[in-house]
Amino acid sequence: MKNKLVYLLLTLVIVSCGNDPIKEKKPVVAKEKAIAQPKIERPAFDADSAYLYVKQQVDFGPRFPNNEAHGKCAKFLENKLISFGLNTITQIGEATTFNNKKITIKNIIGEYNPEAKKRILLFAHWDSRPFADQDSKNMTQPILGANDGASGVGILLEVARQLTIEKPEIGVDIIFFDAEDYGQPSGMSNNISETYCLGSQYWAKNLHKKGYTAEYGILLDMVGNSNPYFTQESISMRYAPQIIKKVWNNGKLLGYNKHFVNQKTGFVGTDDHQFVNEIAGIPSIDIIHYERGSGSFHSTWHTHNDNMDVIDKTSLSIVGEVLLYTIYQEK
Ligand code: AHN
Ligand code: ZN
Repeated sequence: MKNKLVYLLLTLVIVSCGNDPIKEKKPVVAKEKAIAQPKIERPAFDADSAYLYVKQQVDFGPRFPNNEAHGKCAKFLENKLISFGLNTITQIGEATTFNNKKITIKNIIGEYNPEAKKRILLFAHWDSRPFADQDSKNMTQPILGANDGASGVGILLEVARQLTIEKPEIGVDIIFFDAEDYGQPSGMSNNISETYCLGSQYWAKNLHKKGYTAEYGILLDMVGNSNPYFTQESISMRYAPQIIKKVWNNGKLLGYNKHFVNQKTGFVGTDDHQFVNEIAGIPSIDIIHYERGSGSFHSTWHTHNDNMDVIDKTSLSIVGEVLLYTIYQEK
């Protein structure tokens, strides 16, 4: 009787081994191993989520200092960062625009892992331009700034969400700078640069924490249009060539060599990273799209066509993946 039972059990074991599903899985595992994958463990970037964050900003309408949509969008951004568990600070300041308007600036800051000594800084501007000086009509009307403003912020919100899901070791600070795009239209006078980037200039002169610094900074500006072309921008190359090298190399590792190209761009204009470099002393780069050949900004730049039609999820994904790779590579 006992023998029979052992025999029965053995048969069961053998039979069940015969069509063992584990065996069938083996070649699949081997195949996966054969595909060369970058080794850095990191979360996946969700482009649908980033796209939604871009759209939610644009849905408020044009967002420039002192207008109602600006106030609502500030609340939205703060609440998002808080919901992701980041230590959230809104720095409020006063500034004067090129046309002598007094404006209230809100720089919105999210700290991930505030105690960590090693930190990197990610930033983008969240305001949109109050006029459409590159358009041929309605030039005095404000623009939606889906690409010029909301795209970089949308990507960084998705990065912020991922940080709290799969926690990296280092500290990360995310800053949404205000009033980048209240600058004087070109052709009016010299010293135009300082009329832009009022939020980052304010922050760099009045750091949100005494002695704040980061190992390096990465700015995203106009990163949402299709088939992006990120050249090596001149201010970035002057102050942080090693960071350009690191990030562009990561872009290539991930298969985006057509988008992160080894081509230098001559000075095209200022941007927030100029002041983070020159005043705050944090070596910082700008990931910004330039048109192939012409080296100018996207055709919708500072026009009413800078709306959600410009935004391509694939581009959000390319930039988001490169950022996540760069963050999780740091130890
Ligand atoms: C100038 O036009 C001087 N700088 C371009 C910086 C910018 C504006 N980035 C987005 N909008
Ligand atoms: Zn702009």
